[in-house]
Amino acid sequence: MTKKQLSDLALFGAPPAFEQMLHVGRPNVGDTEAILGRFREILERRWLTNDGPCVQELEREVARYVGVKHCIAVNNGTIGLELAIRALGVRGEVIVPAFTFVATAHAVRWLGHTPIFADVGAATHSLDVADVESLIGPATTAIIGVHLWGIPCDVEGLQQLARRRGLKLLFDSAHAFGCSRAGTMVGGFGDAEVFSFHATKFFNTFEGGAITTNDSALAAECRNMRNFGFAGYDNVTSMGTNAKMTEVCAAMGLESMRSIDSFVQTNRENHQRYTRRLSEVKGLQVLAYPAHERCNFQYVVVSVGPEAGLTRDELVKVLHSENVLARRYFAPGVHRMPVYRAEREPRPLRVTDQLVETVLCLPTGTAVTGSEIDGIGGVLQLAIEHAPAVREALRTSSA
Ligand code: T4K
Repeated sequence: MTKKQLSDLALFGAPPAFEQMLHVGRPNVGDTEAILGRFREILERRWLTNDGPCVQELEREVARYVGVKHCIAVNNGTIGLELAIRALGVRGEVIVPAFTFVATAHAVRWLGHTPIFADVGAATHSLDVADVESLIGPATTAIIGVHLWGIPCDVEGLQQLARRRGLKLLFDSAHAFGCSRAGTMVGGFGDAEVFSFHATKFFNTFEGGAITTNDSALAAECRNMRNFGFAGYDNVTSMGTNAKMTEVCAAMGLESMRSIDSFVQTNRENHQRYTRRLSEVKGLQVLAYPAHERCNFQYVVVSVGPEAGLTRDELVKVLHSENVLARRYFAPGVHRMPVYRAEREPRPLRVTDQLVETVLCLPTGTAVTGSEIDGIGGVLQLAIEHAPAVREALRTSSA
């Protein structure tokens, strides 16, 4: 698997470095027997969904783990955002980062409101508080910060700004389960936070998510909305939808909870190994997680600088040819996606526009081994050492 010379690259006719595809987002799975045991119990109990015992247990465990009063489990993170936005009474314009997964903005737009795209900081990849402030206008009612990659936003800066300008503050914490900011776990910041427990997240419930908050009235509202607005049999007290998590998903979550420390440990070791290996490669920089905080290390985010001699997109093509499905998360910036640019000409966002061209994500999690990480590092090194020839081969192969 070690590739030593140019002709060892798949681009030049050699077999791919890996027989099996290596994916970003390959799910972590806890103890299979224990998971199946829980599924059997669910089937025997014949309580499959609608606020069942596994959902309630998962909610208690998540609330305890992140240190909040309330957790409302939902069937995915996107609908969690929609419930929280609606329950907070958000209207008009909502400031969101452009450098995020499209769901952050879609949740706002799906409800008929207008996402206004702010830039992010170059070091943190999350909302630039000064840019957010410059975008606040008479129609603004809320800010949604995204703890991208699990690196928490400038929570204090956003909280102060939201308080000073009378805005609601929601966090899209899809990536940040198990992370802390200044020693406090993500989950209780702002008015509410929303996690995703999608299969591609290091902690998963197949599909799923959770709204967490210390606001009891808000929690009750979200809980009602999750189940069509029912507050008891035959009593519909608010507008609602179906955002319920199933028992099978919650059972998966309970077993993911049992394995969470080992998932984090694997992610940490992978992240360290990539950082060490890629420090030897010209032009590549692995984004560091904050020291002295709890981190889930679930993304290996690499910036490709000009010294690499190949662009990010060229390196992604090289990796794909070797069966490494590296991802261009999150390109293009949401502000430049056709669905949003059709509504409003995108404002240039200096940092976002640069990050979407230069950042790539590499496979990690329990499905990747140390020697595969070394192999991925070796492919990147070889390609970069022979950048002109690789560029030429890519040009002719796409012609
Ligand atoms: N906010 C943020 C910041 C988010 O990142 C997300 C979701 C949300 C909100 C919304 O949360 P959810 O509503 O999803 O709970 C994936 C996920 O579908 C999405 O949940 C996630 N962010 C996003 C970052 O990644 P895609 O379009 O990249 O998915 P896909 O199908 O290409 O899968 C990614 C890779 O994972 C593939 O290479 C294959 C691998 N994979 C995937 C699944 C589902 C597996 O190996 N096994 C699997 O079961 O969006």
